[in-house]
Amino acid sequence: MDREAQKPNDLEAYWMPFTGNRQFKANPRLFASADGMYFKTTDGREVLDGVSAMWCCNAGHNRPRIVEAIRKQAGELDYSPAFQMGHHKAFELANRLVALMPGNLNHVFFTNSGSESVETALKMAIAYHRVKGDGARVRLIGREKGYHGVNFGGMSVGGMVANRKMFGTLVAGVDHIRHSHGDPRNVFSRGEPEHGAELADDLERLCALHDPSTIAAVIVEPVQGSGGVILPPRGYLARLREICNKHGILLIFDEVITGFGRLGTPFAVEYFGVEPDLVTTAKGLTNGVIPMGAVFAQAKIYEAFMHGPPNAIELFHGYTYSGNPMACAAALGTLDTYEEEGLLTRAASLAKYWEDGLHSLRGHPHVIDIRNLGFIGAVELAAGPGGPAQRGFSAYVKLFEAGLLCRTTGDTIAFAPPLIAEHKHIDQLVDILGKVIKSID
Ligand code: PXG
Repeated sequence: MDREAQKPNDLEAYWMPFTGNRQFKANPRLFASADGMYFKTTDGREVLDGVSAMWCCNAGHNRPRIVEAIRKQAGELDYSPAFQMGHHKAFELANRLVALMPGNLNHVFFTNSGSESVETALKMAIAYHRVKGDGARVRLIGREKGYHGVNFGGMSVGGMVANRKMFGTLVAGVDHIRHSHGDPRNVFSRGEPEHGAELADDLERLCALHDPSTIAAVIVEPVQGSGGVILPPRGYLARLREICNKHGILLIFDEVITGFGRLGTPFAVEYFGVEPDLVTTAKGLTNGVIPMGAVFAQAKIYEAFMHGPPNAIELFHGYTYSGNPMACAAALGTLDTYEEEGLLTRAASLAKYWEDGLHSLRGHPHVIDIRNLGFIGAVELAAGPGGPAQRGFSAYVKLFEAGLLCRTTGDTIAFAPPLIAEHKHIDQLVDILGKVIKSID
């Protein structure tokens, strides 16, 4: 019997993440392969990747350097213990990464996902104050509509209600500053919105409420992705940095989606010219191919821990797969690809064409806002008669059927195409999107 015929085709056993399981299983959408800018479905249709799969395949699909690196590593050193042992690729990767990151963010801790990077950074922040003798700084501040993964710390500092409401009381001592979405003056902004830098002052409100001496860190996404592509108003992030400095609070940038070239610089740190104390990354680090995350820490943070007897473990934290050799190989192959093809800065040269393409959809039915920055874009639709998110999801399915993969949050359709995209791919994306928007109720 051939292997195809033996494959089980029952969809029940797999409990799918962040998916309407019953709806999906009644009408499944299945990919069979991917190459360059396109997926291929099991029924042989090509689907343009409009969102780097899930904001992660920044170099596109089936990239030879990455494929080869993984193949070779599997036969050479498949696994190496993460604690009290090392292998050279983890050190090589850490060095390559800190060379891409500006400023003093020159130490790297490896994790396996964005969620784990966030937990790691939050723990480092609290522990940092403690080792410095400032152990009363335990509060963590996030932002409304923020997304920092799904583990308890990240969920607690996150601000997406549906992701929080089912899971009890979450981590204690967390508060949130206001989000920056919805100022009518910013609708259809091209690039960074002009209005709203003063919203960063909301951190002063929380400092007055809790007293800054109790606050360990503030975590924000430089550009909020999952929350619906919410862009920072011009000057907002610099203001947040100033307030943190004033009060001795650490600033964490969650760069899980902005990292690795999304804005036209290797990291948003450089794009906005604002240096946080910790940076969380994942996704584009390995082009999404093997799970991996990395937390960048400023030298002052790393050094604060390097005290006590030399045999002491300085930070009681880590994962079985921290710095996993297969993941390191994939990441090194990814960085080679990014460097050889100039991908970490390519978004800068695509940004204007991208912006013009997306904004050409202004005036289409239901379109109430269009936002863009670097190689990120979003088209927000008015909620339909079936309630919030129904029109967005209907657009998602119709776009997929028409050959375009996107992501939706509520009624906002989000895009972040692979950084290898050419003008013809942007044209194709805008063309499909325009037609589908016109066709939905
Ligand atoms: N932080 C940020 C800023 C993220 O965007 C995570 C943490 C968690 O990463 P992991 O690897 O644990 O999933 C994310 C994940 C979307 C979408 O379409 C975004 C994410 C994941 C899935 C879908 O907006 N971001």
